[in-house]
Amino acid sequence: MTQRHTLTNVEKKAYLDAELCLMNKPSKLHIRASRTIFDDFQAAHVLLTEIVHYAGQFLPYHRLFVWAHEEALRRECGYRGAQPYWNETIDAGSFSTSALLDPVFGFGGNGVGASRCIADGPFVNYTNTLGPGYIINDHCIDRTITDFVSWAGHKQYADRCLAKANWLDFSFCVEGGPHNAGHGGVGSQMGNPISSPGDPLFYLHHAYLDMLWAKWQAVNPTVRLTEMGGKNLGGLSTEFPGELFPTDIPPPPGFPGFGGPGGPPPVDLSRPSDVP
Ligand SMILES: [Cu+2]
Repeated sequence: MTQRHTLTNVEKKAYLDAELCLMNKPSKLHIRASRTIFDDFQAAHVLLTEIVHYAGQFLPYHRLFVWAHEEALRRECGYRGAQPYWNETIDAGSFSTSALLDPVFGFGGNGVGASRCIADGPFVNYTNTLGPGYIINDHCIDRTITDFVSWAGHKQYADRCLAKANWLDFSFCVEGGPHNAGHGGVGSQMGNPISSPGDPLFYLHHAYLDMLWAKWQAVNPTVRLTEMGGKNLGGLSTEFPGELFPTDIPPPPGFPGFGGPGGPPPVDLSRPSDVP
C-alpha cells in the first residue's frame, strides 16, 4: 500500500469542492430533518448508531458507509478522485497543527469562542441540522481540538492493533484506540458518537480506520477477508468490551494521562425519547 500523506492542492480542492457540492444538493432520503445529501449520510449514522458501534459490524458498517459517501461524491458531484484518508499517526498529539485544518486546502481550523464554531475553511457557512447526538437543531460545524487525546492515535498504538491475531481483538483495539483518538481529538460534533458525520473530517478519519483494517486483512487474505465476530447488537450505553486508550504507553512529557483533568467535555448520549 502506497502511503501519500499529501495530496496535491488540486486534488485537495477537488475533494473539498465535491463535499461542498453534496452539502448543496437537496436530501434524497428525507429522514431526521436532513436537508442535503451530506445530511442524509449523517442521518443514516444517527439512526444506526446503537447498532453499529461496540458490535461486530463496527468496521464493516463504516467501510460501507465511507464507500457510499465516496460513491455519492462521484455520482452526484462528478468527483474523479478516491476517498482520501487522514494518516493520524503523523498528527497524533498535535491535531491542532494538522495540515488537514488548512483554511484553503483543508477543512478549516479549530472551533472558536463559546459556540466552538469553525471560523474559516470551505465549510464555515454550513448550517447542520442534526446533532449534537439525537437533537435536531440548526448549528454550525464545531470543533474542540484536544491534542493530548489525539495522541492516542500514535503509531505505537495503531501497530499494537495491527499485531492482533484475531478479528475481534483487532476490531475492539481499533474502535477503542485510534477510533476514539480521532473522534475525541477533534471533539464537539466529531466527538459525538451519534452525530459525528456532521463534520466532514469524519470521512477521512473513518477511511483511515478502514485502511488499518485493509492492512490487517492483507497479512492473510485467505482468512482475514471474511473473518468477523462479535455481537449483532451494540449500544453505547453498554460497557465497551475492548480496551480503551493505551494506558500502557506513556504520554509524552507535559501531557496529562488519559481520563485526567483537561480531557474533552462529556458527550451527550441521551436517546430520542429523552430529547425535547
Ligand atoms: Cu460511527
